[in-house]
Order: sequence, then structure tokens, then C-alpha cells
Amino acid sequence: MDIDFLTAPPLEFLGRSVPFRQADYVVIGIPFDRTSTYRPGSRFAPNAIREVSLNLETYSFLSDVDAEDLRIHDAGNLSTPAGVEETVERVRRVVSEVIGSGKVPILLGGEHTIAYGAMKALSGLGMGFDAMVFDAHSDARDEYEGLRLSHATFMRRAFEELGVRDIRYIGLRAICKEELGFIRREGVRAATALEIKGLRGGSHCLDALLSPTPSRYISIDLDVLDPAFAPAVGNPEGCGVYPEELLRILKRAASANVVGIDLCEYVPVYDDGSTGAQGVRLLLEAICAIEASRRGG
Ligand SMILES: [Mn+2]
Repeated sequence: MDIDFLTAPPLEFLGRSVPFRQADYVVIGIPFDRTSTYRPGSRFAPNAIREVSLNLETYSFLSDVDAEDLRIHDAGNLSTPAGVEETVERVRRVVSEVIGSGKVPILLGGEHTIAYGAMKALSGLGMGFDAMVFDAHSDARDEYEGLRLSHATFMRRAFEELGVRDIRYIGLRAICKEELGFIRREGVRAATALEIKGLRGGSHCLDALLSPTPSRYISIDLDVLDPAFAPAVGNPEGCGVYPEELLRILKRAASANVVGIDLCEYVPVYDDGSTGAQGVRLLLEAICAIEASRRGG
């Protein structure tokens, strides 16, 4: 890939990397956490995720796929010396090139704002897609601490400025009045953590959200998981989704044509090893589920 702001990874995801032109999947680390407001440090996640991935078994019982057989290119890390606008523009450029080459980008955040760059790429390519966002928060404020584009506002900007209208939140449980007003006013769909657990509403809302579309972008903020399972995140939020609930939904979500995926908001400095193990396992299962779907399984 001829992009001057990518630097080679110190370790390769899963310990191997095929050349770019042979790849079906392209891993890109985005060590950016400039707008984090509570617990920064997700800039260290891309390399930490790679390190965890070296110590995992790669076979998925869920999808009967072994990730070590997949053609994955690790393109390294985006250099992110600049502010948020320049960073999302760089993400847009690299994701556009990967998708334009017929490959699936796998973004390793970084804070969640980087997903805006990926969605901007999809919009720019004229792709109709649904944005399936696994997150405790809606990230849909109009402004937060003086910023119009940040981890707390980027979904609002995606809706308003990128025209991303088919947003599907999974695991939502922490929201401010303004965001709730936006979601209700615009009819944005969500399966809340309570609905996933059957404490309110029914499973029909989840079924509707998982309905297939021509293409799907999957964005995973690790704080969707309960902090008992994933404490090392930027903004932990209790009463969250359990790993088996997330796995079940991810498997179904991957049955659509998934054109890109990200994993964000992991903050390794707070980790005793549990969050990394959980997050990277989930990412691996998601990739294997996408592969199984592409094979027609
Ligand atoms: Mn988020």
C-alpha cells in the first residue's frame, strides 16, 4: 500500500502477514487518543492487541475457521502526529484504499473517533451500509468540552455530515438527555443492554437490528462489555453485555456483507490481562465469523 503515513508494525497481528496484494483482510493500527476525556491511553492498544494476538490459539469453534489460514496483511500503524481532523482524514484515505482494493479493513483503535474516518471512507465510496455500533454509549452529543468532533460526538457527525442514517446500536446503556432526544427524534435504532438481557422489551428489537443489508460496517467499542469482563477501557460503564451475549450477536451480525470492522477504546495500562484476552478473542471470533459468511457458511 503506497501510503506515506503508515509505519511497519513492531509485531504482526497473529504473528504473520501476507503481502498486501494477496490479502483479503488488512490490519491497520490507529494509535490516537487525543480527545479522550476520562482515561486516555488507547493509543497504546494497537501494539498491545498484536502482542495478545501472538498468544492466542487461532481456531474458532464458533465458525469452524482457523484465523491462521486467512490471508491477513498487517499494514502497521498510522502515524497520528496531528489533531483529530487530520487523523480521521488519514483513516479515510487508508480505508478507502483498502476497500477500493476489494479487501476488508480491520482497524485497531485508538479511541472510538477513528470509526468516523472509516465511515467517511464508506460514504465517500458511495456505499450504502448500516453502521452496527457495539457500545455502552451513543457518542451522539452535538458538542463535548468544546469539540464538535470527538469520541463523544462522532456518531452525531456521522449522521449529520456523512449521511449515515442506518445506525444500529448494540448494548447501549449510558446516555445523556440530549443524545436520547436525538435518537428518538431521528428514529435511530438501538438494542439496549437491558433489551439484550430481556429485562425490558423483547428480542424482536434485536432481530430487527440484525436484519441483513447490502453491506455493513461493524464498530466495537470494548466498553460494550460489562467492566467485570473488560475493565481496561476509556469509559467503563456497569451493567453491561456479557461475552456470550456479544458473541451470539456478533456471529449473526457477520452474516451480512461486512465491509470493515474496528475494535476501539482498549486502554492497556489499566489491564491485568483480562480485557486484552477478552477483546482480542472477540475480534478473532468476529473475523472468523466474517470469513465463514464469505465462504457461504
Ligand atoms: Mn463509543
